[in-house]
Amino acid sequence: MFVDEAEIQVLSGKGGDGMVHFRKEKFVNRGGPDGGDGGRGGDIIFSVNPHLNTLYTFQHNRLYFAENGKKGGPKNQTGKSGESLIIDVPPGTIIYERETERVLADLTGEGQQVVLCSGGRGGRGNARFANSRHQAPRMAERGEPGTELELHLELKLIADIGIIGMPNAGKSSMLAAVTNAKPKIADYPFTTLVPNLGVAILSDDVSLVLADIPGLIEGAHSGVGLGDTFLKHIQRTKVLIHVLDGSSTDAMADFSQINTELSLFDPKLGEKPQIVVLNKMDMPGMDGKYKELKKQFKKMKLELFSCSTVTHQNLKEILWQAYHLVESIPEKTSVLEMPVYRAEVDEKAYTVEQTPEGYMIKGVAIERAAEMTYWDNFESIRRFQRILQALGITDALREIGVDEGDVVQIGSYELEWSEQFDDYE
Ligand SMILES: Nc1nc2c(ncn2[C@@H]2O[C@H](COP(=O)(O)OP(=O)(O)O)[C@@H](O)[C@H]2O)c(=O)[nH]1
Ligand SMILES: [Mg+2]
Repeated sequence: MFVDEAEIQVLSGKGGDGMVHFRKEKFVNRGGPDGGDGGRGGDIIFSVNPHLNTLYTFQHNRLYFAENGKKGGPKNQTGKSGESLIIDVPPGTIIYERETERVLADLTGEGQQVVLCSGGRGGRGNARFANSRHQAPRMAERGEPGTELELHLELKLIADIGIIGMPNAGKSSMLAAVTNAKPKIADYPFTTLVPNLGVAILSDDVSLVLADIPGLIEGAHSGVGLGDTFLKHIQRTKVLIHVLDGSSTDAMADFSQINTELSLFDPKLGEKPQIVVLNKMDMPGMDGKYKELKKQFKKMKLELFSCSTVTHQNLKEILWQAYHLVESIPEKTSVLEMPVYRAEVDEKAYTVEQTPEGYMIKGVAIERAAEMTYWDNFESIRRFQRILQALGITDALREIGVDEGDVVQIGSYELEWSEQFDDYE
């Protein structure tokens, strides 16, 4: 069974808080500021693990978070960074933002990684706020919050190998014989045009995803349109196993007919490497037939293999052959760079709303600034006020008539409006 969808929630780590601290020196009443920065929060990273082929684990575990950064320490010690969380997914996983269904990442290749939410930045310690005017700042910054994302994962199992051939050649039987899939055998004509997929385990660390491709000929003949999923599946395969029906009176004619239709359907498909196999070797008189055909194929510089999906004769060998062929084809995706996903929002944008209690301000940058403020520290609050001013929120509030003592809510913080800018120090 292939579970191919899941919904999960991920949260990157919060940055560690910056520290307010002053050097303790002998005979000095109060030394200089030496509060260190907080550590970075851990990232949420998705990474392709070629040994996985289902999203099964995500059905049980829906919540994923990276570690928070640690607090800064005295003596300018930066807090430890939070560990990033690496989430392994099978190749072919597409990650969508749940609400918008926007594709954030399409993870196809082995070793491909993407940072979906970066960890929060560590808050700066008070040592960073010292300058010639303020030599003993009592302010620091709290760590930047982590980012939360609701995701929808979808697995499009990518077949390495497509099994093609005439109706009745034994494509479905081959898939059933070598993989965990349970395709309908002899379901001819055409019940479905969706390819059946299965995973063949060749050894502890070698597995292949095979697709039995029923629709190509059957569908084309019956005039049924081939769906997008179907197309994608064969186009993404690297190698084709071309199954010839041993009971056919003219296997050579079948072979060229399929290839002609393949190329008509999509020229690129016609160029994919093929392993040609004569099936149903368990039937009487097959040895002579095979010898004769093998000769004809040799003239075309092609090797003809033989097998039986009933006795399983040669199936393993054919799969290994296919595997080596797949391995000889280079991966298209680069594994070197790791893209970082950035939300496409205007961080500085904000909204001001009047509420029964007062005013409500929403916006990414301003809410983050509020999270990063130490509210029990006057200097931190002053800094927050400057951010309000810089973003234009102060003016906007004055324009709609904010008054002394009004409640202004920003994110989860309730503040009281005051025009009294007492000068400190
Ligand atoms: N004797 C024999 N019959 C087979 C073999 N492989 C498939 N068949 C039979 O051939 C028919 C068509 O098989 P199927 O797998 O449905 O073919 P498909 O149309 O290519 O998917 C079925 O009746 C199978 O039982 C084989 O190796 N030996
Ligand atoms: Mg079939």
